[in-house]
Amino acid sequence: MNRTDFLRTLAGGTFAVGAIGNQVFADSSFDLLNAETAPFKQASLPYDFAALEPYIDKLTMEIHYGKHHAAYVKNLNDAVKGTAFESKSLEDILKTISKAPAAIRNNGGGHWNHTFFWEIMGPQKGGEPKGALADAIKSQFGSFEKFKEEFAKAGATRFGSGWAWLVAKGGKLSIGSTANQDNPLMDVSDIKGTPLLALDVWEHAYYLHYQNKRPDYIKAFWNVVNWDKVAEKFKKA
Ligand code: MN3
Repeated sequence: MNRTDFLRTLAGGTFAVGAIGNQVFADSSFDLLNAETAPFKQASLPYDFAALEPYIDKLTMEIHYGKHHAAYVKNLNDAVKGTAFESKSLEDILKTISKAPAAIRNNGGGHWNHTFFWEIMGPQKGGEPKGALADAIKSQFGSFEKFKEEFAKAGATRFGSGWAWLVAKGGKLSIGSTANQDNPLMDVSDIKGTPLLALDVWEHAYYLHYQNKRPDYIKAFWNVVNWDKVAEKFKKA
């Protein structure tokens, strides 16, 4: 891990500050100060990098969380610096993203989407949703199997880079996809609503292990979905 990566990890809260030692502080006080005062921070990954194996491999998770997501956070902080966006919540920025520069749209979306994505996955998960969420899925899509088919199709047919989504809006569930780092909270999005489930279909999310076989990655994703977390989001929606 080089110094910049180390500080990004530090900003993400993976290491306790007390464990760092004086040398690093003395050497990196400027970067550290930036990381501490920057408005947007990368939360720790809620599980180990290897926790989602064999479905999502450790190296992909290390690079995805430690490089890609970390870069969105850094670039978002750089993009809002000295602007009115600096004091706004990310959700508020996303709601009126059409008024923001592209750097904030891409990196703000990137930060929000990845934070959400890590949350709705977990080790020893998968299976099927239960309770009210299971009922809502069945009534909207016919069956859990049909829902999975439609969601997989949204992910597989998104051309280039983007995300597949399950959202709730006005008591109804719907499936769709967004390009790049757009998401259903954005005023520019075709699909709008409260995100319940998301799948990153950028090549960086799967290429090391699955290469060009995006459908295989989507199939494997069902083994790591944390349905309890999705149900929690459904309850609040
Ligand atoms: Mn990604």
